[in-house]
Amino acid sequence: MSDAPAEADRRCGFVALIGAPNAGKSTLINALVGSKVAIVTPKVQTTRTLVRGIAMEGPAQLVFIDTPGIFAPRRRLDRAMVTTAWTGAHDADVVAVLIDAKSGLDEDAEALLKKLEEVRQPKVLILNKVDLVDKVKLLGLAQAINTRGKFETTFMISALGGDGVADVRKWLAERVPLGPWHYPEDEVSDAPLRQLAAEITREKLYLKLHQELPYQSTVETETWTERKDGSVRVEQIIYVERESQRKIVLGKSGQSIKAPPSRAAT
Ligand SMILES: Nc1nc2c(ncn2[C@@H]2O[C@H](COP(=O)(O)OP(=O)(O)OP(=O)(O)O)[C@@H](O)[C@H]2O)c(=O)[nH]1
Ligand SMILES: [Mg+2]
Repeated sequence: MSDAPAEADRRCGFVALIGAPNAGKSTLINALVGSKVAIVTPKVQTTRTLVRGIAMEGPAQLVFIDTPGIFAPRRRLDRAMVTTAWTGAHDADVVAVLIDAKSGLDEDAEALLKKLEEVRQPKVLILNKVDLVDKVKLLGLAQAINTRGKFETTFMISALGGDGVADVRKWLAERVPLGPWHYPEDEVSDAPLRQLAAEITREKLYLKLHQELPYQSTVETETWTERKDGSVRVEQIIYVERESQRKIVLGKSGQSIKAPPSRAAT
């Protein structure tokens, strides 16, 4: 490729997206990458582990790290997830702090900003869901948050609609350090396909079963067989905690379980 950036001009950096549960971190990583690398649901605590998504912007490779939502944890699993999220932040070159503009400075956001004081990395503030809030409230919120923490800049975006997402990507591309790319330039995720497939099934289960399904349920891809016609046969196991939950997942005569795979390709 003749227009490939010279090695010396290349940049590469890790950008952690942190925020309260449901702030829109996973929606944003998908928008930044331009491909679905993380699952999204209206439920809190959808993301459980660090999920990487890779985007190219000019001579820069941006490795985004989606993290579990940060909140005051009570149970052990919750604590582990929150710890994981902070690890993602501490390991990044830049930390993007996502605040749901609709919820504003609620308890979760306040606690997050307090704990953020311990993070030494450069920080950028992203107010998300601007489609749900009027401009005056938005400006007030941006001001209030900027008095609580030191942010290099503030973006106001709609991760869902795409407003402002390209500006975020451009700014980050100039902010990350010079250095070689970590991944091939056409790669959008470092997760194996079988893992992505398991996550997609979990997303469909969540969307379908709403409150009935406890988030402790997990999905594992057991076999992945590529067939001659180019299609793939995927066998997965859904783990639940109790017999009653198994019935919910399966549905009446297996009705529920039949639905997710047919939509898993989206
Ligand atoms: N109106 C609106 N909704 C949004 C926007 N961004 C995300 N959402 C919605 O907010 C909900 C949560 O989005 P996620 O991307 O799963 O949020 P998250 O921060 O990754 O959540 P956890 O993984 O649970 O911490 C979903 O229903 C999204 O569609 C936005 O810009 N505008
Ligand atoms: Mg998420």
